[in-house]
Amino acid sequence: MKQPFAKTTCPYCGVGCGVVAPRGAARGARISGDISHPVNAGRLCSKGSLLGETTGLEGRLLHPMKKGARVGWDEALDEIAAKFTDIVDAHGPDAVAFYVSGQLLTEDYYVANKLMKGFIGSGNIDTNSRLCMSSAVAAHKRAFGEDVVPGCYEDFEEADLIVLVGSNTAWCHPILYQRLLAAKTKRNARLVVIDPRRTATCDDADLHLPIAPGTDLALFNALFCELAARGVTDPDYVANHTEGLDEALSAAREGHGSISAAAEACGLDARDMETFIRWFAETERTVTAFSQGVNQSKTGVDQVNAIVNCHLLTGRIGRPGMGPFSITGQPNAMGGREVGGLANQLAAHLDFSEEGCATLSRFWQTDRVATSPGLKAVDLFDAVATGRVKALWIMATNPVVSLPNAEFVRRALRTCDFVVLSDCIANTDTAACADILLPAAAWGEKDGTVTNSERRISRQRAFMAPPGEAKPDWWIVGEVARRMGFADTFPYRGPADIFREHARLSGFENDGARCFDISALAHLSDAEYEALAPVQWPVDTRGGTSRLFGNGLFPTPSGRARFVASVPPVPAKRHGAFPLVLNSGRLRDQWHTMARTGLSPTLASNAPEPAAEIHEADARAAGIEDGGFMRIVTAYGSGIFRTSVTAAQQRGSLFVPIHWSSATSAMSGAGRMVHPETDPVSGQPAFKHTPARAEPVMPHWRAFFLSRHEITSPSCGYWVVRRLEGGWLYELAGLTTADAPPDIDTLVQLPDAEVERVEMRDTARGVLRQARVRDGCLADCLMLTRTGELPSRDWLVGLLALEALDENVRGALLTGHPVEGEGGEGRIVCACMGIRSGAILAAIADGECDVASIGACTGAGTNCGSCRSEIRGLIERTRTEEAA
Ligand SMILES: Nc1nc2c(c(=O)[nH]1)N[C@H]1C(S)=C(S)[C@@H](COP(=O)(O)OP(=O)(O)OC[C@H]3O[C@@H](n4cnc5c(=O)[nH]c(N)nc54)[C@H](O)[C@@H]3O)O[C@H]1N2
Ligand SMILES: Nc1nc2c(c(=O)[nH]1)N[C@H]1C(S)=C(S)[C@@H](COP(=O)(O)OP(=O)(O)OC[C@H]3O[C@@H](n4cnc5c(=O)[nH]c(N)nc54)[C@H](O)[C@@H]3O)O[C@H]1N2
Ligand code: SF4
Ligand SMILES: [Mo]
Repeated sequence: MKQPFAKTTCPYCGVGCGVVAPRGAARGARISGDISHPVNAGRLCSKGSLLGETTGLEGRLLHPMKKGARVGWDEALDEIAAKFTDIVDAHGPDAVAFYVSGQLLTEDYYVANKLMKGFIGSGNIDTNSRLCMSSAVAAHKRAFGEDVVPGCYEDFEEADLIVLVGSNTAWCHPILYQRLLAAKTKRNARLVVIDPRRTATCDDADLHLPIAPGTDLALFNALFCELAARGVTDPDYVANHTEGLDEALSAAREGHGSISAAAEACGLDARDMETFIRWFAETERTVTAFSQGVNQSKTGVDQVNAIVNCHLLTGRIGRPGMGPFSITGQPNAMGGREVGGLANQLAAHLDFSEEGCATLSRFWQTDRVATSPGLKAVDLFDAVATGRVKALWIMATNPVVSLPNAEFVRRALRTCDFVVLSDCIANTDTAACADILLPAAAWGEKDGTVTNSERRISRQRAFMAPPGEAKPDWWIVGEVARRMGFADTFPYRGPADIFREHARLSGFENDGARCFDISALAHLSDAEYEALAPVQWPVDTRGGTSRLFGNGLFPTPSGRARFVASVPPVPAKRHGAFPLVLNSGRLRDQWHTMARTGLSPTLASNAPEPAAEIHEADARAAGIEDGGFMRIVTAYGSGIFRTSVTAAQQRGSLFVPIHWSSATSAMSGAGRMVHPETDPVSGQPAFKHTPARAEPVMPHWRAFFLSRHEITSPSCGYWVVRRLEGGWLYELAGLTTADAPPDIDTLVQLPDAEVERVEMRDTARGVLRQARVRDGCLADCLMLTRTGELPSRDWLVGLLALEALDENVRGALLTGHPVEGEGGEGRIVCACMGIRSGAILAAIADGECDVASIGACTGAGTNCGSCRSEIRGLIERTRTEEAA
């Protein structure tokens, strides 16, 4: 019998926390942490805690659609099968492609990869993990012979030094970060953060190295040389288990003179650099964990290898509390790599070697296995643009937003003969370019497995029925395979069948050659698969494996790990027209293009508008003001953002969040400005380092529109929308004289007979305040100004919840000021507990003076802890204000 609760896995980050969800409850039911899950032991971060706010049906794609009209599944699937077959017949298998995602489940992914590489016969299936993990994958293969993360999360708790490189762990992997912090305090371990920005992760760091963008290779090569020079090596380990040290050292030495020269190259203080080297040298138990600041770089692969080199030299790998550790991004980034989702690898960690292809042909009983790698993401979309790829099927990703040079990607898709998109929601930027939309079952509606950063395979389990005609991805792909004539080899009745085949393949003709082996799970019954407990691969009859390579044996031909030589490139001259470096990344409470997190009013309120961050000196030089608007221009495109002038940003750098798209803003997508330059080995885009410039933008008017109705794209140069409890909030600005100031009736038409209007128009001062009241409640309001301040959004948002507006409030709508005693409560600081800045400021005013006591009296910061740095900021700000 099914339990009333389903244990499943969070669909967001690669930490892979276990969650518990009620079965059969109404959509929107609260989701909690799974106490029995080894990753999180019941804890969840803000995004995980608020999953319940994102499981409604708003925006869902419920039926197959063809060019905007509803069609039946049969018609859609037949057409896809026929189109792909015709194009392959006429132009060969490489004229078609799949572009998939680390948000698919392993079973979905396995079937998609099998169809493309095993039966259509092309290598052209690539994944958004190309944008995310491919540099780490390539470096693992170079160093270890296979894409393997040697360590586990416990290593973060057992280390005496943790080095976080290019990782904003506090925001992007909050539960792993909380585990690390708790243990750090207990062990008195040190934390070093290497990031050009001062992020929330730096708050607890013993040392922050604000490295110059793109210079991590120089830093780690310097560390490598210094460790060797100071005799901090493990000669036995190096002699018995590695190869290539001499070449690697001499290459590193070529680029390394002294500490002070290296510090200068990295833009660091030489004393800080020396401290870092000393701490690394003296601490046996060191974990170096890295993420997109390292991977998303033109030297991403070399950088990862430079980190690995330091661990091999000191023999600090595969033992408790030490090792290089690639933190994965998406919930199934790792699972996708296991099934060969990247264009340059085959399933089950097999390569495109003659034996690899032959093994796969025997296993799948096919003579069509692709014999050479397919196109990597950026090249794939280039091939779409030139017409080499004529049909493309995109699953579970939004490339028109997330690829570099995003407007080019949009145009490429528009010119493509045939674009299919499988997604859960209807209105994405990519959906607007697709010929056929297929409704996919979403998280909570589908079954399968995901693998987290520490190689832990966890089940995702359904606890709701898919809405409308939505279907799981494995089913959709299998149906197309069947219609393309491959019914016999795609006979799956459910994800358990697929998982068993995948597990069997991992052990097929393996004989210990590949670490990825879960063949011990190949014989699970359906019931055992249903009950599968989280387990780390490789799995044998005794169970999972938490650490690899402790025995010094590596899956290379010689059995030895490889040092990899690299010389840092000469830094590119900053171009006159583009003197700044544009960095981009994540915010605490949003997930990628906001398909899910954007639905949660609580999550949306922490960072309501996309702000571009800039250092004060750069802002001053460009005439840009804090809180105003700026245009960021690159050689590929431009974007418009609200400005945040902050000391967290280093001089010469800009930072923008990646979450906004054309569905949620006019021009605040990051991808439209990002250059399409990639690492030459991995093909991973250098998202963090686009040459750019920033210019002030002086709006002719600014406004916001608060409404119970969603509107289609407002017609002005700047707009951004965010979801509220019971409505939407649109920030608007007119950037040119062509942007006429809106009037409430041009935004939404409401029947005159039903509404009562409140209006204040001061043409001389350029102020307009309009509100409409329907059934006694606020229906909507528009607040506009040419030069002055706008009223408090939080106050007006609060009015949406009122069941009746009295005369005082109506009057206040006209003045734009809340009536006495009815101020706004501020924005959400602690998303988990729903605590706003107002409550925290009140506690500070009452004399609470540290994060812990504020937590004790308000609850803020007591769950996942990722808002503690913000609370600390409020305390500090209050103190500074009091002192002034
Ligand atoms: N809240 C939230 N969490 C997420 C996600 C999300 O969308 N939202 N997405 C998930 C996914 S898919 C991923 S890939 C991960 C990403 O997780 P992270 O990699 O931690 O996140 P990012 O913000 O992309 O970038 C990390 C940091 O790299 C820094 N950086 C930029 N250039 C350099 C450089 O040259 N050197 C160094 N050392 N650092 C640099 C940036 O300033 C940034 O602070 O997060 C996962 N978790
Ligand atoms: N400028 C800049 N760009 C970046 C990055 C950066 O740091 N800077 N980071 C890059 C990285 S690391 C990543 S991972 C990407 C992420 O970028 P994307 O993958 O484009 O982002 P998402 O919004 O997660 O898109 C996932 C889509 O899949 C849908 N979906 C969710 N679950 C399912 C499912 O089960 N089945 C199907 N069929 N669809 C589903 C969602 O509705 C959503 O539309 O962005 C990359 N782009
Ligand atoms: S850390 Fe947060 S987003 Fe990541 S898996 Fe855990 S609950 Fe989900
Ligand atoms: Mo990612």
